[in-house]
Amino acid sequence: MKKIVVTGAAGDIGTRLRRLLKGVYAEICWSDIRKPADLADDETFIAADLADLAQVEKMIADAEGIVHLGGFSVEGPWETIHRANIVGCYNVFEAAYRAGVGRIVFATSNHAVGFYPRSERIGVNVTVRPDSRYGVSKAFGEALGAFYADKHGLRVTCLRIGNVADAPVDARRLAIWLKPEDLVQLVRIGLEHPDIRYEIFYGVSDNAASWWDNSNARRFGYRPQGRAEDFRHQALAAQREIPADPIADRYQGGPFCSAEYDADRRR
Ligand code: 15L
Repeated sequence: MKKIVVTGAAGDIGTRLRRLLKGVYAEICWSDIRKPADLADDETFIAADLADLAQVEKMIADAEGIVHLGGFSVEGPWETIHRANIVGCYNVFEAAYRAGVGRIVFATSNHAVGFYPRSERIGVNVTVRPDSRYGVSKAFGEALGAFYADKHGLRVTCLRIGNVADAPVDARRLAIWLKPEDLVQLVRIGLEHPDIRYEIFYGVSDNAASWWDNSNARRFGYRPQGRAEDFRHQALAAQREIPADPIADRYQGGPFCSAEYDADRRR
């Protein structure tokens, strides 16, 4: 793959990938709405507002693959989510289709399925159960990816990312932690594997406490190296400082589920 474009370059995951993908592809163009403060001299950057199709078309010029991390990465007001994650995501897929970009790796989120209880182990073929407007926007992106793959032949990989960090920071993250180097493996499978058409993988490391069946990613050669168990003691110590929250503690999406929750009162 000669040139790839990565959106969301200034975010936490984008910042990690700028370090970890260095030298992997001949040309990587990093993009965000504004330039990351720590952009290095040897990094190529183009500013783009994802809600503006013309800017997105300019951003992806000559790309063979796109890693779409950009948008709004937590819960927010509908106007914000709509602009960044609905319109923005549509513009990325549509511009890629028009320009003949072959592959997209889309960073979706565990929050697309956050309302599955922790007692349930789920695979990639379950009905989406978003836990927030943010989660709904990620489910929309997954559907958009399927549409552009099935109707227009783009090769699309959706990574339902758990939590990317140096180590799992609480009990929930013992299940969903994703070691940054394992994310790189998943991104590279999405950009390079010859058999990708439309796939959903869980962005999760080899965690003993995982709630997700990630055999689909393993089928494509994913061999995660991170093991959340190695950090069990410190994650549980941190959890003891967090007040109990019956809704957050019951569901996989945690606090995204309990925020604004009033279903019990209405039923
Ligand atoms: C996400 O999707 C967010 O982008 C990230 O900030 C974390 O909140 C993560 O989920 C999580 O569930 O821990």
